[in-house]
Amino acid sequence: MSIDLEKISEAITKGQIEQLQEMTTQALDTDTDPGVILNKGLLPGMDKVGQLWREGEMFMPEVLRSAKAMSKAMEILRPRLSEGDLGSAGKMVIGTVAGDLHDIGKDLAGMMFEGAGYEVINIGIDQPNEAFVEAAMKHKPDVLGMSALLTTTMPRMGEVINSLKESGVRDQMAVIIGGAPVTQEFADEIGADLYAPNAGSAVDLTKKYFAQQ
Ligand code: B1M
Repeated sequence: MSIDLEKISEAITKGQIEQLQEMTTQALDTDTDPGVILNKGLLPGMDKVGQLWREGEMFMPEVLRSAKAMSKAMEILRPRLSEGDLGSAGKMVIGTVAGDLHDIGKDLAGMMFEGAGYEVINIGIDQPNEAFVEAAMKHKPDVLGMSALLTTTMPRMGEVINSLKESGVRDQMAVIIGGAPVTQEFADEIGADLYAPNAGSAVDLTKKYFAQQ
């Protein structure tokens, strides 16, 4: 029995976690190539989620459910994917800056990048500046993402960028920042490459940024 990849995409947009897990398992059982399941089923589904969200056709709880469906399917698929199938879009390190415990927006942004095919290393909340620099040096990401929800923790973002410069790795990655109090003006001020007002636009802005490089 062959698996309809469009149904897999649809299950993502509808946030049908159990059905998606079943279909992903079935697809693997029927020898569908794991890379095909990812690239022709799961990723187009998440692309659609991003699009519907930007257009105001989907709301936060639905997006979170779709993102959860995606990550549950990835748990099944990941062990069967080859190196070439995974992380083809690039690598990202993401975290919330020191003193800041807010993680919902950061996780959502991470999930959107994962959904777009990025290998995402989520270093968590309340991360000291050095943790970002160490992760950047260790994982050599294409994109370093920082989230801050408090006006008092926003300055940590600029400090991390300065530390990246001092460590000589700043130019090796794009830095994207986001969070409710963060603005484009602030991003320009601290020398971030990108500011994303929401998690959905973060992926698009990053894709455009790299297309222009
Ligand atoms: Co806090 N909190 N909080 N809080 N909290 C805010 C942020 C606040 C605006 C509420 C208010 O007063 N109206 C206010 C900040 C004021 C300010 O500085 N401007 C505030 C405060 C003051 C505090 C405490 C100091 C309260 C206290 O203890 N007195 C305290 C601080 C703790 C700390 O961090 N050290 C605190 C604590 C908490 C909880 C722990 C209770 C909880 C966090 C739970 C958690 O994250 N697991 C919490 C919550 C839930 C909020 C609100 C209500 C909701 C935040 C949220 O998750 N929104 C928030 C009020 C609000 O924003 N309406 C508030 C949903 C989420 C999807 O949106 O995170 O903005 P957001 O992410 C968006 C975009 O910003 C963007 O994409 C996301 C979606 O599109 N984005 C990125 C975010 N990161 C990105 C990264 C990117 C790209 C896009 O690339 C890297």
